[in-house]
Amino acid sequence: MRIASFASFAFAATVALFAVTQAQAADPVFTIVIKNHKFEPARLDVPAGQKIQLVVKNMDATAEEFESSDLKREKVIAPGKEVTISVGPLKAGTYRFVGEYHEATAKGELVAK
Ligand SMILES: [Cu+2]
Repeated sequence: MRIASFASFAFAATVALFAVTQAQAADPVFTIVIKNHKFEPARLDVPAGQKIQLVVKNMDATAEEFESSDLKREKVIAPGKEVTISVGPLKAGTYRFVGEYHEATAKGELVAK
């Protein structure tokens, strides 16, 4: 009885983990590059009402911090590295973000529609 219930628990846990992995794999992925302390592209159209994965690659020789109070996200990216940030599901609208370490030039926006 004990072994049987552990086995069904383990099976349920495996199924749940698989479901989570599948959901993440199915999210559309959008990539933004940081180069010369600017975002490329500086404007990105994304689908509203759906979770997305935002990949931010830092091609600069210095660290940058992706920061967005609109999206409630903040993540430091080491030089030459990339991070993946889960975003949304977003309502239709414009969501600004900056590179906090170079805010004068590193500005961008996600436009959800
Ligand atoms: Cu910050």
